[in-house]
Amino acid sequence: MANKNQTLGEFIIENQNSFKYSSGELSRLINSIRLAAKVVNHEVNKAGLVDIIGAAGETNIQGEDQQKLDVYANEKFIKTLKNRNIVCGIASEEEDDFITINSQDKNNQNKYVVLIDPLDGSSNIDVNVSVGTIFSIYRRITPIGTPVELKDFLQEGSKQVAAGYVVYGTSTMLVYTTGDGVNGFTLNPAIGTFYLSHPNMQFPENGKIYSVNEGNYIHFPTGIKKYIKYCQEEDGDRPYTSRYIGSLVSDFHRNMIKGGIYLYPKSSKNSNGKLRLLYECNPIAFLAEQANGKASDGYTRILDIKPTELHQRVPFICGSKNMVEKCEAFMSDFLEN
Ligand code: AHM
Ligand code: MG
Repeated sequence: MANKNQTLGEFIIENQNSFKYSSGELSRLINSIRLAAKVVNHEVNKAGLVDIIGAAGETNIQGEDQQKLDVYANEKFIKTLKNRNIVCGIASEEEDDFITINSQDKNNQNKYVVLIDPLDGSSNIDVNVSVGTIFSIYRRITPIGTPVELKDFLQEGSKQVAAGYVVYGTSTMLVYTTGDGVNGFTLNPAIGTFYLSHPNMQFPENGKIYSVNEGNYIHFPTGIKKYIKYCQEEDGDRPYTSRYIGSLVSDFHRNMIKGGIYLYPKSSKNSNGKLRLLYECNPIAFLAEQANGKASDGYTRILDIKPTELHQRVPFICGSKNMVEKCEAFMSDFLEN
């Protein structure tokens, strides 16, 4: 039973046995993500000082090279996972190809691969708006002790064993699932500890918020245009409120708490939308379903899509169940566009 005073470390240990493949390996992996998140959080919080300590590409007064924060976050997460020798492969939105870990070491018995978007929404950093880290964990499908292969990463989202995000917002939170509900932990920055603050998070079935970049409206398919007009109509609990941060993690987090829908549809400019199936949509879709929400590309469940490449993009509609279903109904009414 969730205890609100519990730390994330205690929660991970206490829930280890409820995980069906439990060997402690997944717990150690989530602990490493927790650690890297704290390090990245520390750096993100200093972002506004960049003019004082030096911009990316420059050298600061201590003679250290400054890095862009997304590059920094990428390195921190990869290094933490590599050094602890707890995964056999990593794929990152920031890397062209996947990374194989300890392929020469016959004793590497690690069975998990991690896919990560180290700092999503990073264009928001310069203006002090929330950003996030998104992660997704699978069991490898190739034999343990051999080098990982592309197919270990190209698994349907429904095969995820865990997924989560860190939101670096007004407070920093780590929210994750191992397939048994969604729990959120808030960082107490004074002592560097995450505490369980949001046990068993659930999407309200209905919501009143829609989140979409309406600047792209003219390029959207007809079904999406009709749905947006539906959100704006005066009828019953409509018009809905429009809220778009432009930071997927933050938009999703708010919608999960308050009830809402997030849309990044395809457009006449981007036939598959913008978001990446493996690093963004699958983990967020897994969390959504675990929180009683829904995630779709407009027609198909996101978690059922068979990936064909690491950096594949996909249209993404995610949020409160009834809202996503309503949007899907508009999509199927206007199939030809
Ligand atoms: P990124 O991976 O380059 O940061 O892009 C992903 C982000 C999402 O967090 C956000 O929802 C979306 O891009 C915003 O895109 P746009 O500016 O086109 O509305
Ligand atoms: Mg991203």
